[in-house]
Amino acid sequence: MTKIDLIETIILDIPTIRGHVLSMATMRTQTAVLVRIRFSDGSEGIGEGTTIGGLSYGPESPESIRSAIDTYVAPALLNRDADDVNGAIQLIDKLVKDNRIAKTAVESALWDGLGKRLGVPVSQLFGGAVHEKLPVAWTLASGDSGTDIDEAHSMIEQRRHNIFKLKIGKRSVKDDIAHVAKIKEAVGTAASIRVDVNTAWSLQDARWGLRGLQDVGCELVEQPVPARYRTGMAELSANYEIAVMADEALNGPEDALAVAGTRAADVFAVKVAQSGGLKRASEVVAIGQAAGLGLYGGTMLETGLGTAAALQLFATVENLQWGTEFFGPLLLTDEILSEPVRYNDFCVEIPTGNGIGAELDEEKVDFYRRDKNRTLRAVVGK
Ligand code: MUC
Ligand code: MG
Repeated sequence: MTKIDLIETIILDIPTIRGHVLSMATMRTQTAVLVRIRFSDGSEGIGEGTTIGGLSYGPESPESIRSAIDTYVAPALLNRDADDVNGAIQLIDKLVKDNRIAKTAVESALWDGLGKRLGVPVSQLFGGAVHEKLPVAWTLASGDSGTDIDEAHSMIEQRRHNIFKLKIGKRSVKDDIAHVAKIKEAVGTAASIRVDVNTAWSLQDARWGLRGLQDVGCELVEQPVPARYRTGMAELSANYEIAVMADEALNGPEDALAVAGTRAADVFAVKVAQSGGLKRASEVVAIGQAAGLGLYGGTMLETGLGTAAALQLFATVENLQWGTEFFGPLLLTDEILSEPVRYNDFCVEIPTGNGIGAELDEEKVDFYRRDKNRTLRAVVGK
């Protein structure tokens, strides 16, 4: 029996290519928690658990992710059968409540190790890939309409992205609608325009907002109101033509069932990290499919590692009506994989190697490690 010998966690701070202005924080650095598992046969597995903007997006921070793994998850898994990924998931679910991003990092490393030992990509462990590439959105979030328009034109010209998600919710509803209208007018029919409010609106703001957004040609609005406003989300989904997507409201299969049951969204943004790992994310997908909802592959702006892991799962999902946003590595100033995830023709390619299909560039990992004190700590501001 191959056993789990060692679980190591590393925090990396990597600068972003520009400020990423969200309703709750501006990111200038992304912080990733990497997990490396050593197995008794000499094989290794790697995984990532990443959040956005420190503690401004959700209840886990990079530091809490690392501490949950080091203190509670790793000791429980040591010496267990490395191939028993389901057993590990069940044990950790019993011992650790919530902490979904921490669970994701460890579970991904277990799937990676298993795939590598079996000589297959992780997609094979989920029944096999049905896609070689997937459509990939880009987020326009410079904080300035003119800069966003230039960025959009350049992305379309390079054939890198023709789906744009605009981050709004920081300014007044009126100013946000004007911003969206300018961008839609500038790209015309060459691109799909969607917005993410990251829970910033009241229900009344959202009523004005959705009407305005659909009038200017925006196709979808992501999480306009707080996650707990399920009845409000249901009202918005029922009363406006624009698609309403649940993001922060979807923390694993139980939330998925509740959102689907109350018709509190038209589309699920399925995030591996928010779901609690690849397996739980596959359950969220199944619930969305069974409810007849649209699906979208969401990101926590992971590096290439977490992005490759998510791609392994979404490669197995037959119908992703709204595409994906797996552009995380492109928002960072540097690449930590020895073979970067590839983007072309408005799509992201599914990595083909064994396991997650990603190998770390050890020099880069060494350079960006927080404990080497070579880079800035995560910077989050207004
Ligand atoms: C979110 O809320 O969806 C995903 C893309 C992006 O720019 O931010 C994230 C977070
Ligand atoms: Mg979102």
